[in-house]
Amino acid sequence: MAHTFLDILKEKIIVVDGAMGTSIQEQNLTPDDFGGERYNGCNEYLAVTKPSAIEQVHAGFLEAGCDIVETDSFGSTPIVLAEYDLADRAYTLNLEAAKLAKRVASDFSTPDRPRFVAGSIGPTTKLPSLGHISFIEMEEGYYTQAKGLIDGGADLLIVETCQDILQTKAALAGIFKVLAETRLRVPIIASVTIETMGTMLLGTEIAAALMSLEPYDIDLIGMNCATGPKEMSESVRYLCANSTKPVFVMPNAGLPENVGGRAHYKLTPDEFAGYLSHFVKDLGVSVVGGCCGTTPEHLKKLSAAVGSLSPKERDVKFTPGCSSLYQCAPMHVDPAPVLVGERTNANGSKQFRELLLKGDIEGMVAMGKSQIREGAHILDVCVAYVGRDEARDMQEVISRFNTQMTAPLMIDSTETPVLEEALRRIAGRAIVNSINMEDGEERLGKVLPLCRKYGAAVVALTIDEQGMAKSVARKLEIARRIHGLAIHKYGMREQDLIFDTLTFTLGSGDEEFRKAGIETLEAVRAIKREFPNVHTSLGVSNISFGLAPQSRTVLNSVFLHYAIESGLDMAIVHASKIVPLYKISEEEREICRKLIFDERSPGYDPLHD
Ligand code: THG
Repeated sequence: MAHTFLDILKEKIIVVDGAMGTSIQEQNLTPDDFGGERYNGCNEYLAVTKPSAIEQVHAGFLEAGCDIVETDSFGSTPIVLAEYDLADRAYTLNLEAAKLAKRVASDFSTPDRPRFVAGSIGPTTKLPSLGHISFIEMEEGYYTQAKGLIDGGADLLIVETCQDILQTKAALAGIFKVLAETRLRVPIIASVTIETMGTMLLGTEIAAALMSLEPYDIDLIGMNCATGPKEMSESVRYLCANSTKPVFVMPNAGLPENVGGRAHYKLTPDEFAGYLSHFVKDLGVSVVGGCCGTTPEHLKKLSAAVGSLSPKERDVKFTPGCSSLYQCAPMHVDPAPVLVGERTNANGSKQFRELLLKGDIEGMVAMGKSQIREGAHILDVCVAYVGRDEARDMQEVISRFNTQMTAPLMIDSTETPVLEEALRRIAGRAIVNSINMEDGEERLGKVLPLCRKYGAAVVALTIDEQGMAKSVARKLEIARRIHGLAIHKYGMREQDLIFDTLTFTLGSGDEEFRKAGIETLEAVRAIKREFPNVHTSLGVSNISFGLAPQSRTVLNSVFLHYAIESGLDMAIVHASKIVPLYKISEEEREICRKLIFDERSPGYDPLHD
């Protein structure tokens, strides 16, 4: 007989309780119940000032047949409690809320029918993507909250009503810190809020939210609040078709309507249960519950309708990718490649460098946007410049890019602290550019834990202690080494790795580098053959350094063509300067081909043509 939440999750539909907030309102409590005027309306304080009020809510939902009750801790981070001068009580309030819920749940638990307590973790009142609060402060607040809930005996945690994915990431960072310290593992549900317009408050599409959260070691992904089940249908359908993790749904009892100055929710228990039965039976939702306006009566109907069903098998197609605050970009497109804009790079563009030196952030934003207009799917961002504070520049540029760019970001820096400053400011799923084995495992040891903490993918360069690999065999050897360590030691997944087999320029004419193009292309092919689930990328413009601008455009485009034939997924390029092959004359194409494949003949060198 299964007893843990995760065991039961595989066997039957799990029903979470209904509204805490609106149920408390029904009790018409007085300021005294809240501990005085100063605390009036602080529902979370009731866990210590009037525990009987909260017990009554929990008992009502358990009687209605719910498997899980949520603790009265939605706003119990120091961040929210500070509004009531209760910040320093955060740990205690979470602890007491969990203990209280556990007591009531155990009154109803039987060996055959265990009841669980979910620690409720709300969004706070601040949006880190809009600069209301720093990631670090949020992470610390959530750490305190999660610690109190876990110490108080919560069986699982629900990070709910997320409005800004950066909030969710901060909550997960705080939670995983507690779990690492206590060596515990509790199931985690991450649940976002999709507004009536069909995106999260800041404009995040459900697909982008899923992309950003999917890399985390969480157990369910879902949505709650803002609307009723009907308005959620399309997003729920998307999650059920695309999430590799079980899906959670907890709608309001319909869209709130203003009746006499109070929010009124008009879905009847039967209507509510009807919609959710459809989600469970037809779409494959695994855990359901009720948010604002849902009463024990709603939950009674719901649990009668779905509580004994088994989860439906889902046919999931997950496409690996990355995301911005708004949208996703897959790691592979057909036809290839995914274009990564190279110009938002202080080393790669004089214009960007000069804007950086002038502190012209608007100009840098404009360059990012123009790259997206020119066709870039992702932006490579590098602000390294000798003598400047790279961490500060990265903070400023990324804070702006996070909200201004519809394309996901690839963070290009050799400095680990700079990477982390960037990752703390990106709501979407970023790509870290890059790791290598130049100093053995050192860089992997620093950077991959960051990728795990923030859910990022990573570019891995074929460089080791002996330098940048030149031959196919050496490139493959380094890729194997990184692959083994990244996956078996650092917990990355194959789809999180993007191998870059790097090329030297063919423009120098040096005998040593004549085969650089072929070796790079063959290495792409070899890596894709050996590891079909990893991705590959190349900084294409490197192939032509030192040549005249017009020749560079042509050589870059022809090289990219062959790279795609070799299985390349992504290319860092100046998107508007990549021309399709048919627009290049037969003669120029031939010269480039001979240069790339080193087809010289006596008296003929394509480099000099
Ligand atoms: N692999 C990975 N990351 C990378 C590279 C790579 N990042 C940096 C670089 N290589 C890719 N980006 C560029 C950007 C610009 C140029 C080349 C590669 C370039 N710029 C013009 C030049 O230097 O002549 C300048 C243009 C201008 O000033 O406007 O060629 O390989 N993972």
